[in-house]
Amino acid sequence: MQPVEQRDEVEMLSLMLLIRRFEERASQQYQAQKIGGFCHLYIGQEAVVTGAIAAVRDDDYVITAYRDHAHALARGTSPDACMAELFGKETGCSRGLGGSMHFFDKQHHMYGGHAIVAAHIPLAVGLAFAIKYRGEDRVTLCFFGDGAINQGAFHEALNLAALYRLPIVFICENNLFAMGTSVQRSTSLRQIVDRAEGYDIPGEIVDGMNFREVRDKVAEIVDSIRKEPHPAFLEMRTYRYRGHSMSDPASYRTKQELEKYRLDDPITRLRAQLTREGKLTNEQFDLLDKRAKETVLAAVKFAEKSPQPPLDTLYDYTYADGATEPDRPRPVEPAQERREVAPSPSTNSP
Ligand SMILES: Cc1ncc(C[n+]2csc(CCOP(=O)(O)OP(=O)(O)O)c2C)c(N)n1
Repeated sequence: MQPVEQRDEVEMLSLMLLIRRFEERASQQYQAQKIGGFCHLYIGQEAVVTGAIAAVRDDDYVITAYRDHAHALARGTSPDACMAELFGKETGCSRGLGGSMHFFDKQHHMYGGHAIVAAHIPLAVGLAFAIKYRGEDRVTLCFFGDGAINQGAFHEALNLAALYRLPIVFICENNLFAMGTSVQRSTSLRQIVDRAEGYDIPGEIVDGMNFREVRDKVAEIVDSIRKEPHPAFLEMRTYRYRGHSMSDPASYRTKQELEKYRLDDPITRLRAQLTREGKLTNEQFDLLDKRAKETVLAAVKFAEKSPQPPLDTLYDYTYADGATEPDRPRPVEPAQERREVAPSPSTNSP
């Protein structure tokens, strides 16, 4: 496993480029009707996920909502498996049955891809509970949008995480809009991070367009969580360049607003930082970009060639079905390592 400090910034820039080019190509393939269903693009927000992933270990847990392509790619899911999932093919990371909103990759500890706003936040708390219960030093990164913070599930989850002091970083990707509703019209607070204060969870605002700021803040928090488990909250100020989904013309915002954020583009910014410091030349950048485009084109070819899921699997994985996996071993109870996670009843009785 690669230690955090060795994650090369040029490599992370290359990851951002891969994410950007993947989504541009996905948008084109959607318009060509090769991709069906919903498709939400992350373009503009790349520094958040790459910065956060650069700050954690490969065995830490990641979970997010439906704007999830970048999270899977950043976690290490292959572009082929991601594109095939968009195409609904059997070789996709969710066997072609999940589509754009339900990327999943257990091997890389990417636990979705969830379509219902805020519904994954309690699941994230469950992942963090499991970490503490087993006495591990992993951390859960739970990403969600500004639209999630007024949902009941969000509040219940934050309360439990704080009460049990669970190792989790709640990462709110505040891109200013939940579909067409601006955050000022939906949220009573002036800053989202203040939601965390209500649960006694430390929180900070981060410039989500700046890869380095995201990485350093997440690294600092994760370091403190590994020493002594606790929840933390980060409000990442970011912006999505495209509409909410492929079918949204985004007429609720002005061109000038979009242009203002484009000037602060996370890829351009990291590129400029690295160039100024003599760590990247224009030729090297062009090569990285060329490689990203080639990888994505190869992923499209892979997806096109891949088979559809067999028709008889149509109803598989919809409900738990013991009959399909009769000999599946039950997970071993970690009795030896069981930790007292819940606070003692005597201190918390009503
Ligand atoms: C419980 C629930 N209510 C409504 C919806 C419809 N819906 C889909 S996306 C969305 C907006 C969420 O915005 P945000 O959480 O800010 O995430 P972003 O799209 O900005 O990434 C809504 C209301 C849903 N999926 N789930």
